[in-house]
Amino acid sequence: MSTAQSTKLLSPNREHTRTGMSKEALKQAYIDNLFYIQGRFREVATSHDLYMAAAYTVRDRLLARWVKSAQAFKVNRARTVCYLSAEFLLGPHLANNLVNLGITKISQESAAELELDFAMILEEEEEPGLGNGGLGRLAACFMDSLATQCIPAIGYGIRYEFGIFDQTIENGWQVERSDTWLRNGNPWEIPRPKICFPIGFGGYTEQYRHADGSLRHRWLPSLEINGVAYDTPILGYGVGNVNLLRLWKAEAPQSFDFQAFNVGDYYGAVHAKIEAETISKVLYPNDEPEVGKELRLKQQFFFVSCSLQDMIRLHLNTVGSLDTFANKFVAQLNDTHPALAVAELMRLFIDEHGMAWEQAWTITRNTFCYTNHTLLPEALETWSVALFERLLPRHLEIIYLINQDFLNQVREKFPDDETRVIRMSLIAEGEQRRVRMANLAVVGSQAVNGVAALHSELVKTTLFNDFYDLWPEKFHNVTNGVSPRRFMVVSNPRLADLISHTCGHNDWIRDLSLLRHLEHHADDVELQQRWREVKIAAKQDFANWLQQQTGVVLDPQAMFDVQAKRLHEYKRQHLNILHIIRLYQRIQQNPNQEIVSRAFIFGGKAAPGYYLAKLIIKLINAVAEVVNHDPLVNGRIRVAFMPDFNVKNGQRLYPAADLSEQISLAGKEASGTGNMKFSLNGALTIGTLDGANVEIREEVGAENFFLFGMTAAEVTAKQREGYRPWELYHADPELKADIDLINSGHFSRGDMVLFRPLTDHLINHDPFMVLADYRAYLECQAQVSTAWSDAANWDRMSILNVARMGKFSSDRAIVEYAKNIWNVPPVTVER
Ligand code: GL7
Repeated sequence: MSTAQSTKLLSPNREHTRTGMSKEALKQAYIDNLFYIQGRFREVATSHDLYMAAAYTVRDRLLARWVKSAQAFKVNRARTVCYLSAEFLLGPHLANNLVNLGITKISQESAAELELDFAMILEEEEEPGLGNGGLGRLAACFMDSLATQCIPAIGYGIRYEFGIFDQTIENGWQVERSDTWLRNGNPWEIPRPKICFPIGFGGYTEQYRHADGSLRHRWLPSLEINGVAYDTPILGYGVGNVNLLRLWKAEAPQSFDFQAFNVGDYYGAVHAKIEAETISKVLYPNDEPEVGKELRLKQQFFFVSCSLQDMIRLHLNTVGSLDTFANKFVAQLNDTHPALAVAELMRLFIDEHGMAWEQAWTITRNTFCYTNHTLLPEALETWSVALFERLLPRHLEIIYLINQDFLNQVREKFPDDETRVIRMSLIAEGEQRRVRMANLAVVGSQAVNGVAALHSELVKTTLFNDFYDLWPEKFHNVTNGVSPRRFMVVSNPRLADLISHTCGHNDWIRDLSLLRHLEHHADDVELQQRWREVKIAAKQDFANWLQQQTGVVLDPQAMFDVQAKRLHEYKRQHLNILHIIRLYQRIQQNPNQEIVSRAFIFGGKAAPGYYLAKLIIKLINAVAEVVNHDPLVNGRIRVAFMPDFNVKNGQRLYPAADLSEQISLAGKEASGTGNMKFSLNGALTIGTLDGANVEIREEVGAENFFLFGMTAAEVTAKQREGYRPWELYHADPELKADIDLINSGHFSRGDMVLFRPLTDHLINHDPFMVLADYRAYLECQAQVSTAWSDAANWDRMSILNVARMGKFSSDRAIVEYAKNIWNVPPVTVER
């Protein structure tokens, strides 16, 4: 290409077409992208082509801001937050980016002028499901809020080729299908083949004399693979700030192939390549994972090492010395999945960069902070020492050294307390010695936080009580939050418009505490009426979609009673089913009684290996089949299981809920974030005093929250005194009748054993005390029905709920992290 030509291509007009925000610029850019990137004319373009052209048009606009942001951060020498997370459950990008750019409306108009179906284009996007549930989605909300709050940040994670499985329901059972989200390409990411780091596994360690004369350690891995960066720009709302989400893909080093080729081992070379690439192939589909899988440890080390090497590279590029590393970066460990980072940063500092142990340890501790997301003992990660030794021999040595220093510190503060030392050690002794990742994370971090007030208290008094005795100042709470952009503006535009209209502005989207203004209007009959219309319209939309998916017809006038979250016994979807069965039996006994019409909607995936959770899905569908077709019920209660609950489908559901089921056993749900999404969309909550429910109730007012069940303290007391669920089963005739009806085969075409594993488990063990809370739950549900019958008051309560939920914005959470934990000031990038 001649210079004249290239100058022409880069002329200001053309530049404006690529980045400009006017309708004309958008339209021109869209047509250009359709032609030059997709190679299509409008007439022959598929709906996917049309979506890709839209995505590229928007991405160009992000990139312009990204470059500006990078420059601003460089000039400011800003401290940068590195959010290390094995999961980022992003959800579709397009609509969210339009909102954050502020061009939703003109994009709609542009599409109309080009005779394009805007809704269809949005619908076309495949969601990157790179996470399991709350933890991964929190990471995504935090990325949105970091950018919105102008905090320089990089999210580091894994570019899984297969994200969380797609769920279908066949014959009432969950069936998993692989999620091939990359098959049509991902327009939001930019591959960075030059940003590539070697990652070792296996081998041995040795001491050697370095060129500078010092005696050093080194690790000689037996296997090396590469991590390659893929970047996604994350734009904040209403600001110029764009942060970076950098996900790592595993690849075999090129040299591998050549070497093997030379000795004629073609098959071996291909095999090695496949083995290397396996590491970023698939997301483990367990929510609150069971531990111990070797590939998972490899994944964790892989992304942690890539990320730390990248941070060191960035720092040396600008500063030239690692002494100030912790001034430049703060790294948040999202649960223990990236906790290996503590040992890996030590290794990089000491072995690769020749730093002294003491200095390396000081910088490491000043770099990391750790968030705990669960108290469930089965989810606390430990790895066998034997596996560690085989895969990461140098890291095990470093962990032993950290442990030695640490335990000496413990002994100094608590002399003659060896049982405490044993409890706090980074190594669990026993038949099979194991590395305790949570302890490593606490010891290697300057701050540790839980994710809701109750959870953070329990972290201090139970799980990490010994550590709290040692370092009380290390422990914090940051209550979770959700992004009001995605979970209100994008998913519920009618409600967002009504709120903006009522408030007279849309500043609440940036400062959710401004929702308070709605309180003044809660009694306004006209607002109540419009509020109701918005809800009914959302319910109608959802009902249409659900009917298309499942054939189940829902009446938008019925109360939409919703429980959507991962399937887990502690979340107690089966408690909800017992209530449905109770209503069903009451109708059988007295068909003419007045009952409130309800549509019970469930959604959520079960871990593929979690048998009881899958059986609960089957039970929901079995009850649905009977109830939905029973002439005596006559449509007054409906039960539906929405398949494939993910971010995209969640966005359809949250706006449609009237009642949000948050009924976990107290003390088990660290926070919950679905509770916030439902409530922010006007649903009232029925819930236990668990996780963030406690704070939601405080905020919205006890009179606007349907509370039931034991407290966490009562749960502990009951467990201590000995819990005997079979006594409850025999003592409560209704409870007995409900469980017996399941066992009778009534919901399983006469099969009397199908649900036995579930019902026997409830009667004999009931680890999550479903039976203990059953009666209280039924009584509370009766109050819900009474409240529903006063429609105007329900609307009033719904308005008050939304008005008082401002605390649960992820913006508030990020501001708290930035001030109390990270000490990172904002850097505003001009738009
Ligand atoms: C979780 C908690 O279970 C959930 O209550 C919390 O809201 C979420 C985010 O903090 O983290 N912990 C966890 O391991 N998973 C969660 O969703 C998978």
